[in-house]
Amino acid sequence: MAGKQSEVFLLMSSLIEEKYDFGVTVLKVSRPKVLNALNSEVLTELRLKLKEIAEDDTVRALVFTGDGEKAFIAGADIAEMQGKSTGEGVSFSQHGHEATKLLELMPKPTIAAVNGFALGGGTEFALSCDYIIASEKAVFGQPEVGLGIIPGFGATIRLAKFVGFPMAKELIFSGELIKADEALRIGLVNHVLPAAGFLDAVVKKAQVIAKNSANAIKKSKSLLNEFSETIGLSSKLDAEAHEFGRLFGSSDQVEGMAAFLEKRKPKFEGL
Ligand code: CO8
Repeated sequence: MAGKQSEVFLLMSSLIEEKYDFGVTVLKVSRPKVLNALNSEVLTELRLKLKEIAEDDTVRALVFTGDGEKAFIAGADIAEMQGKSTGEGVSFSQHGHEATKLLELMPKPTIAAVNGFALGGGTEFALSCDYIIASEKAVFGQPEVGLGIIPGFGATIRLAKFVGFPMAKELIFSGELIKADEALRIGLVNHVLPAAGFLDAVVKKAQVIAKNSANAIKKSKSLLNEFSETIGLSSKLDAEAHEFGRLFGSSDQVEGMAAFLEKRKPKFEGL
């Protein structure tokens, strides 16, 4: 066992934090009724909690995951997004970007432990961590074009860094879902581990890191981020948020989200 130190406790309504030996913290998104989909409220909670973790010197490594066995995060909350205007779409995307930036720029290592569905915003939150470890049950994808929208939580910037431009384009244009073995083949994830004991195994990997010099890791992360063009990140994310927002109110966005919520196939006009 990886040595859980404290009881699981609910921080606020949708986050669970667990503390393990050697300064490893596990943060879980927990909205089981909607497969941990992200609404505005949980994004606010995440921003507050991630900021706190970033500033807490007792936390040496963060494992970010979803609660339960079925989902990591099944995307942004489609029911909340459905009726948004352009301006509201931009704001929602920017809200998510602030949370993903806290993960990407956190001065300590962050590992996404993807235990199930990581779709749309789910894959995008995983991409904001330093790297991804998948359970054999993980499923990834950017299905936004099937909802009449584009990725809005950073995949247009970050996905290609993991899988290269041609594969990023294929995943975003096709909206196809891929399983863990394919995610490993294309370089989206570093490891695929058995579903049984998955979180414990990821925590053990985080503990290996946590025993090293926190200061040296902080400096190497900062250089790796800088050299991989994290500079300019905010303006790129802003451009994505505005393009994302412009699609709200389009006939394809209205049709795509209505079709999902009504459990039918969308009929797109291409507008
Ligand atoms: N939002 C809201 N509700 C959801 C979501 C979601 N993303 N995903 C699942 N749910 C709900 C379902 O509606 C269902 O609710 P109910 O029980 O009331 O009918 C419940 O969760 C269980 O889901 P399913 O019955 O669909 O479970 P299945 O096992 O049949 O299917 C899937 C699982 C394949 C994961 C399926 O739920 C699915 O396709 N979900 C949507 C995935 C998706 O399209 N995600 C991308 C969303 S768009 C996005 O993330 C954009 C990110 C950027 C946003 C930028 C800001 C605006």
